[in-house]
Amino acid sequence: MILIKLGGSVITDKKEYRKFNTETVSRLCKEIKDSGQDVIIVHGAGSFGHVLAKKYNLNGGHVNNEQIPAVAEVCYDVRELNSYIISELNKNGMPAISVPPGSCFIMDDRELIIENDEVIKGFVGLGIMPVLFGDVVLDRKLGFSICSGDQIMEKLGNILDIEKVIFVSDIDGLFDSDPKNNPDAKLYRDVNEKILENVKKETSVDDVTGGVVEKMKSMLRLCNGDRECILINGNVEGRLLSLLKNEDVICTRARGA
Ligand code: IP8
Repeated sequence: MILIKLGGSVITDKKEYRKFNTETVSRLCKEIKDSGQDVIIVHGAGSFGHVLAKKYNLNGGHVNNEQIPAVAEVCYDVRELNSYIISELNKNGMPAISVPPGSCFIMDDRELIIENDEVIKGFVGLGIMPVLFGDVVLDRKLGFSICSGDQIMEKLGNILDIEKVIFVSDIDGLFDSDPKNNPDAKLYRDVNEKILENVKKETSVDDVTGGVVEKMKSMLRLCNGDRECILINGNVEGRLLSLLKNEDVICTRARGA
């Protein structure tokens, strides 16, 4: 089974609050279906989550009561985004249901802990794709905190039989600096921890969960044994399909040590 994260930067316009990229998501779902691969999908929050999460510092946990309506609003918004994704998957012949992360995970000082993996495993066993997403989740120490799609990816990598992991983003892979600000940025075709130390931590949009460097760290943790992790640009038509057909495409690959 292949674990795919549809990043918030590709499924939404991260600069515009609650702007869903319908056409891109519809095309990506079709590419996944056409590949014939067995997949499980997680998605990010994009502008349905990060805008308000940043404004009310939700990743800092519960510090004042002005945050409480914002928690409810973000939870509402990311569920709406999730319903759009589920709808596209179902339309493309991939039976999928919503599994909010709080229904099987809890957080403790921002660390994601599996409470119950039965729901996820049970639906996978039935041939129904449980679709989890970046959300605000109850935190034992902080009251609440942000659970990113990348943290969910790592947990699913532990509980399911995953042979390959793909992060679909709006960039061609990992660059030595932000390609949106620097036209001479160099793409790394392969990444390891040493390379990661040299990457500048730049990000051009609001992102409370760390941007590309944190994503790479998640990718490296997800690599174990023969499992390969790949960062790919989902805005380029056909690229995800080519990757899923094992063709050589522009991307960054992380491999286990
Ligand atoms: O977009 C963040 O998830 P991500 C979740 O996967 C929220 O980093 C609510 C901002």
